[in-house]
Amino acid sequence: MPDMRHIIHADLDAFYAAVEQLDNPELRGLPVMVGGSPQSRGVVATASYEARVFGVHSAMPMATAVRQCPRGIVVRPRFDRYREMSRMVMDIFHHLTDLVEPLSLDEAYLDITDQVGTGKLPLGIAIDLKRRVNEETGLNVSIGVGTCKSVAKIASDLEKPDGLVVVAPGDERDFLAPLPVGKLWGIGPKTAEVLHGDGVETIGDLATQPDEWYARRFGKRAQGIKAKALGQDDDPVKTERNPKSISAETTFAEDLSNPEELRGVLGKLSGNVSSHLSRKDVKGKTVTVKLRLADFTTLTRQTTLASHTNSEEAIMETAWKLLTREMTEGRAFRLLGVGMSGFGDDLDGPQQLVLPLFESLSID
Ligand code: DCP
Ligand code: MG
Repeated sequence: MPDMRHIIHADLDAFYAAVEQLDNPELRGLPVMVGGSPQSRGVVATASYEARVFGVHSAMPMATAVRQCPRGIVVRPRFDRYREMSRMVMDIFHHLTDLVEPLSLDEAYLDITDQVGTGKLPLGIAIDLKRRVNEETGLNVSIGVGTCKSVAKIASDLEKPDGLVVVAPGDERDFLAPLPVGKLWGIGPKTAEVLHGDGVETIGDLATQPDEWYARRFGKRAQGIKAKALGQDDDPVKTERNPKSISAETTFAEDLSNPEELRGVLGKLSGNVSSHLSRKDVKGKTVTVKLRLADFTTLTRQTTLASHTNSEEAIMETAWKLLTREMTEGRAFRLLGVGMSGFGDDLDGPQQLVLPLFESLSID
């Protein structure tokens, strides 16, 4: 198989909490819960594995977390520091290969096909990478390796923390078969529920459905989903050289509902995106806002303008329109993002827009 690829998915363990434990040695070995204050309806961004034993997890109200884990130490997030650590880790990834696709601050795909081609084993490359990240940053990264992105991503999560799972070429389907469908990239909780209704519980069940069923359930996405269920998706690792979108986003320590504050944040994000577009000398047509609600539902809303632009004002006003439509009574936001896509003649830009979960500026 000449076109076989080797792909790593790397994801840091308990990222924010791990950075706090690294910088504050007195926190090591203790249950640490990073997030907003329990008094002001803050939520948990992440918890150290010591706290997870008590059932504490991301997106849980901090007040609940404190109740479940009274000895837990609540730490306010320090996003600048996390960004800095993220850059260090991404630099290490880039040392191994140019083909790095960051998905968020603590997560990336790496295409290591060329490295394997020079005689190295995927397992050896993964072990080296884990060691380098740990020696140079003090953080632990879990790694999954496979012949496609969806397999690598699922593999990296399987033995967390400090996990390393290599799925050998040819084993993809057997590896995926027993896992719940919800683990598959693109199958959210709602879709999973619908699939359960059809008796599809595992990825193996999904892989054996007839094509008519796929077409009915997934329409245009049918082929892509089936390929993923078989562990054969051919999605490339998208590097930053030809970005399809440029976006900026920020997470708040406490949920925000005040329109003026939201508008202020939107202005900053729009300015960020606009200056990045100018630097890259590109103009976009499609403005996207990404919103995360207090309950962690994530929404994206987008609109396509009549002409290409990189103007801060145009981006800002379009984003504001999209946001105000979502600002219903009692709704508070945990994350706000602004993105621009549809560059130049790139007609398929908008459809392929993926806004990564990034703390600051990101290029996809
Ligand atoms: N994050 C957040 N809100 C969420 C999920 C994550 O603010 N709902 C932040 C905090 C995490 C970081 O993003 O540290 C990375 O997210 P992960 O999902 O990778 O979670 P962790 O790295 O914390 O833990 P894991 O070991 O499960 O990867
Ligand atoms: Mg992580």
